[in-house]
Order: sequence, then C-alpha cells, then structure tokens
Amino acid sequence: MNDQVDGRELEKISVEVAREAAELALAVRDRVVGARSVADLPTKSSATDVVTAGDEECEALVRERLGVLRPGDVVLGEEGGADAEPEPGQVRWIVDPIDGTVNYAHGLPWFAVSLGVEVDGRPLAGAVVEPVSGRVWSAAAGCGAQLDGRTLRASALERPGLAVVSTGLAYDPARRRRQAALLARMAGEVGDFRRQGCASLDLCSVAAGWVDGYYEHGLNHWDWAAGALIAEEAGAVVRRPGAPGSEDPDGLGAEAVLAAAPGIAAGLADLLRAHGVAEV
Ligand code: LIP
Repeated sequence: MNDQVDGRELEKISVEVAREAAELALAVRDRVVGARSVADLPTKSSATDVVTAGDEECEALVRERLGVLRPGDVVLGEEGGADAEPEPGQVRWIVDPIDGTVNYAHGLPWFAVSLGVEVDGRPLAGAVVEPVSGRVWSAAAGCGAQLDGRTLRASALERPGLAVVSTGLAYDPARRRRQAALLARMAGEVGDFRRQGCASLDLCSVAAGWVDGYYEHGLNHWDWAAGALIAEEAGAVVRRPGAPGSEDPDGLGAEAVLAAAPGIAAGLADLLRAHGVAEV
C-alpha cells in the first residue's frame, strides 16, 4: 500500500460520500420511476442499458463532494468517464453512481452507490451503500470488511456442488445468450443460482456468506472496484479482469470477475472451465 495514503481514512470518505449519493438516489427515484416509462429512458450500450436522471445526478454529487474532500485525486465514473489519467501514486476513485440501474428504474430495491479507491491500480478502500435498506458495506485493504460495522466473513462451504452462486447477464443480447447457455450447463453442478442485477451487491453477498460464489463476464471497472475489495477483505478468493485486451491466464475468460468462498473457489473455477466458460 502507498505509505502516503491512509486506507482507513479513504474508506471513511467513501462511506460518507456514498451515503449522500444514496440519499439523493432515493429522492430522485420517485420522479424517475413515477413520471416516465422505462421504455422512454435514454440508453447506452444496448436497448436495455438505460440511464436515468438518478445516475447522472448522483455522479455529479459524488464528483462535487470528492472535489471538495479530495481535491488532488482523479475520478473515473460510469457516466462522466475519466477526468484525467492518474499520475503514479495518485489516488483514483472508481464511481458507479447507481449500480443496478435496471432494478432502480423498475422499482426493485437491489441497487447501490459504489465507490472504489485505487492507487497505481491497487485497491485501497471502498464503500457500497444501498439506498433502500440503508445498508453500508465497506473495506480498507488489509483492514477487513464490514457491513454496518459488523465484520464480514465469506462462507465456510467446501462443496461446490452445494454452492449458491450468483451471476449476472450482459446488456448485449448475443453475450447474454452465451451466458445463459453456460448457466444452463452449470445448473446441475452447483446448489442453486441467483441473479440479483447489481454486481457490487453480488460481491458484497459473497463477503457476507449470503451466497457462496459469484461470477460474471464483461463488467465495467466501476461495477466491481469496491465490491471486489469488500469480498477479498472478507476472506473470499477474488479474480478481477485484466486490463482491456489482456491475456486469460487461468482459462476463465480475460473479462471474468469471480469471487468465492475459499473452500469452493478452485472447484467453482474448475466447473466453469469444464462447462465452456471460454465461450462466454
Ligand atoms: C450492471 C450490473 C448488473 C450486471 C450488468 C451491469 P449498472 O451495472 O451491476 O448486475 O449484470 O452487466 O453491469 O449498469 O446497473 O451500473
């Protein structure tokens, strides 16, 4: 860890700012969900990748607050992109103003504000705040992970065949079909599947032991930056994607995110490889 930056302090700031954005997300949601049909919302990468006023207003708030609290840092956000490339040793915030936007737009409660903090590509701290439940998940590298102040521990399961596994599906319909085909092949190999629609909360669910594992391909950095650290600090085995265009050293797909309880991580990865994860 960079000696000049205090992971605990950054964790505190990430919680504070994510909480403020979470309050705003709820305040805006009534207007967004009530007044407009989801079919009328603007989209990004595909016809189902919606963007709401909530996403935009929350990211603007996060950028404004970080500009005051951490003026020397740079920000990469889902809606506004990168304000600058980080210098060596410079703190970078990875912001998903609303992860689980489809849930948010449809009135489902599983969405979150996710703020990750990195230096030189290494995760230092992060927070995931759920506006509806008020739950606050956070971690600092080497200091453990918490849910509302309670220390988190990944599940102790050792049999992949009993694992409850969460996964996600891409906005791109062609990839979504390939992911669904993999899920169908895996369905008889693990205990059960969940699709919550919010990658950061999938990762937090691994941290809490609510699910035993999670995998997904094609996420953006802001979807996993905070949640991956929270899962790792809770003792889960975490595999992050490489840089764009990078190799696939373990056969899970260069773009794979995987987080799993330590007792099933290798077994789950083997099952995914054996059932054609490379095709996703
Ligand atoms: C979404 C996720 C969802 C995942 C999608 C997407 P967004 O993020 O968290 O669970 O399956 O691929 O990345 O667009 O709501 O921030």
